[in-house]
Amino acid sequence: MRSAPLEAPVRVGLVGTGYAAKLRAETFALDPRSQVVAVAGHQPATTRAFADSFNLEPLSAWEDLVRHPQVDLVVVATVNALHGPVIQAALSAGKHVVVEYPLALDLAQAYALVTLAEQQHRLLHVEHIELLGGVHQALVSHLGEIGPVRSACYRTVAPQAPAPRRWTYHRELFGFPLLAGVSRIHRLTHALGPVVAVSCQLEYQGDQDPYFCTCICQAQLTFASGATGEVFYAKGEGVGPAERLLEVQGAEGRLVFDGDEGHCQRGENKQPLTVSPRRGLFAQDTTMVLDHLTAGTPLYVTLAGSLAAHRVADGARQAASSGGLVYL
Ligand code: NAP
Ligand code: BLA
Repeated sequence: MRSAPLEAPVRVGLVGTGYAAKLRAETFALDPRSQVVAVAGHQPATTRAFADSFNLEPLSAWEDLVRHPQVDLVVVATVNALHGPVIQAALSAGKHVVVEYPLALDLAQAYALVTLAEQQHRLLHVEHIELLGGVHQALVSHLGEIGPVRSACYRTVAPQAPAPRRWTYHRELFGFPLLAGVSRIHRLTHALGPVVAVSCQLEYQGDQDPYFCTCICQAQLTFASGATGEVFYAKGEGVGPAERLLEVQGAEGRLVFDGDEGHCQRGENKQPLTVSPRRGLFAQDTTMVLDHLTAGTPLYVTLAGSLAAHRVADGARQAASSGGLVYL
């Protein structure tokens, strides 16, 4: 979203005190172009400890942070169910916004937030660190070597036993799994283009509603190009072994990434691919946001791209509940 350059230091307010918030705070603290002013958390003791370690003002309510007179930029790094409401309030108060994906759990709200950011002339940036990672960079740079793409498959399996009673195992706070984990779909739409139809199956296990202990979600995509895609996402108890596998089959060869090991197969020829390590992705995103806000340089991801992946995820949600095929 276009906005007039800000004068450094950009004054930042954080919503959230977890893994993503900590990496953001560390990068902002090291960059002279930014200064984190305040943090709004969930549990008071965690909020206080986070505020103490970065020397910030602790706030118990995000409603106060988004209206804080000394804050220019709100970074939303809290549970998914709060993203939409927090962003709506922050943009309405005239703040710039960075949100860790997903933008919002509701598709109509996601569109409304994009419109609101345009009306307010404020930045709305959805972090998509998956695009900055080594696997995606290698995928994009070698895609031209396998001819027209026929099919793609991306599987992530994260066993965890016992499954924790935390927000990532809570149906409402986490949201539909392929939206909460929209990076899975976004990798494919970013590399292979638009999706025209989707079907999906979703299974939760566990009787501690709203918490689940196992989630298995798989979607079948048809791309506008005619290629097909499969996304498989499983986590929790009784799934495994752990897996992160991306395969793209073209008419003349295949790219395979198993964890951080990649290769390109063309006939008998199997060539290893260099995949740069996954470190520092939140820091890269943060630096690009500061470049953008202070010097107007472009970001690495567009709201249109983010919304396109969101639309596919929402189609998958509808398909999982109806059992049918959803055309987009
Ligand atoms: P996290 O480490 O679990 O932190 C979650 C934050 O939300 C903590 O501040 C926690 O506070 C708070 N919280 C927990 N339950 C809450 C509730 N019921 N109501 C309000 N706040 C609650 O999570 P994270 O990994 O940083 O994820 C934050 C966001 O970043 C999520 O939207 C996630 O999808 C996104 N994201 C994360 C990554 C990653 O690598 N971790 C990558 C991409 C996107 P307490 O601890 O005080 O409860
Ligand atoms: C993505 N990681 C995510 C997301 C959550 C977590 C909620 C967004 C939803 C999703 O895409 O699934 C949470 N990840 C965790 C937790 C651990 C974890 C609690 O690995 C516990 C170990 N993120 C981390 C850590 C790393 C990490 C510790 O919290 C790496 C050491 C990396 N998480 C990471 C990356 C993504 C992600 C690179 C983007 C997903 C992608 O590349 O597609």
